[in-house]
Amino acid sequence: MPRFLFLLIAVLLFSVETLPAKTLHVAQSGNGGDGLTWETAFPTVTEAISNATHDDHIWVKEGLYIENVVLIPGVFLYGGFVGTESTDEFDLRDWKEQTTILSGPSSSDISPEPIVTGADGTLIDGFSLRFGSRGVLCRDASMEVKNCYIHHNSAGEGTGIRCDRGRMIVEDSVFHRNQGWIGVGAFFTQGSHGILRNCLFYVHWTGLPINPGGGGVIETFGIDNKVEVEHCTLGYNQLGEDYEGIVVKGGQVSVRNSIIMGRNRLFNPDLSSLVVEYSRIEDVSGEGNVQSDPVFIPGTATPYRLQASSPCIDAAMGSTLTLDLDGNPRPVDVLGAGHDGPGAFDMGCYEFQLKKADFNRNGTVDGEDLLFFQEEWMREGSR
Ligand SMILES: [Ca+2]
Ligand SMILES: [Ca+2]
Repeated sequence: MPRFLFLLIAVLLFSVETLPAKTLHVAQSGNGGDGLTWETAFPTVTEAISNATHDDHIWVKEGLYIENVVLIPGVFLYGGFVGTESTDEFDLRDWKEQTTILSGPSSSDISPEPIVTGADGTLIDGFSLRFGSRGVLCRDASMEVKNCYIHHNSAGEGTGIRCDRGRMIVEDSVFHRNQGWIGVGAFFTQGSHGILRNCLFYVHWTGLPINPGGGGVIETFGIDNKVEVEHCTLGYNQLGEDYEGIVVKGGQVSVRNSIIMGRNRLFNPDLSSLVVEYSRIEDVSGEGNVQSDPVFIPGTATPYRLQASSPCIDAAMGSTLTLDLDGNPRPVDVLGAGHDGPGAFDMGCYEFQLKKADFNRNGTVDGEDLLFFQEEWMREGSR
């Protein structure tokens, strides 16, 4: 090959590889132009993806998008925008305030397809995923899900997130009211590596309560599963006569710093294991585990947050997670509860937070705090 031609090809290849990633916008009010601004935004996520390449970011304005999204490798999909943010104002988005919903047609017309079909090297962050056969289906790929509310999906099993022969990391997400006809498996893996951190699961059920081994909220199937659960809460779930927590039908599930309500089950013990430590669980023994009532705050406004008397406070082992599912800091040390010191992490997805007037850090605001305050006041005043 002539030298100049070789150089030309090399330059062209270099140019292609160094194309800067773009930020594409999605808004129902967009004019469907090039997607590079909110004004020229694509009206659907699907159109943005068809114009995206590897490493591109897609920002989606708050609102309801009735579509089934099929990701392509290497794209990052973010929800929670007002629709005025400039490309250097990512931190202004608020996925809890600006709800961005990817949805099937309706609660009575569930899509037979997954709401999101994953692809390798993708991230989906800041969405409500509902009314599909699954919230996310990931096959033969490695991907991440963060800050998502995955609810009211319905399938045979693997109703919230299902991962086959891949790797799935889920952080800071809530699974709620996903229904399975055979089992549930709100988080379901088959031959996969799953990692769950700061996640809440509550109120799931099966359509067939007589089905034996109807499945857990977290469920593995087949060999070569490795699922790591850290700082998660499996709340009250109704699975008919069957199992309500973790069901291992192959591979290993390891749990730490979590709260597991309901029963758990191993199938094929020669091929399955469930290792639980520093967690609230009734039927699995392990280092640091407790069986007693976790003492949740009653009512539905703040389900699964801990009361000051909870045995789960400061009872977990060390962790690298510095925020809880609410985005509050962890660990918070309640003096006299669990262990005291810098590693006072709580079990579960929510860290018990001290009130500002809890001067003696015992978890309650009472007369002792007033005395504490008065003593400090006098000491300060006498200087
Ligand atoms: Ca704590
Ligand atoms: Ca403590």
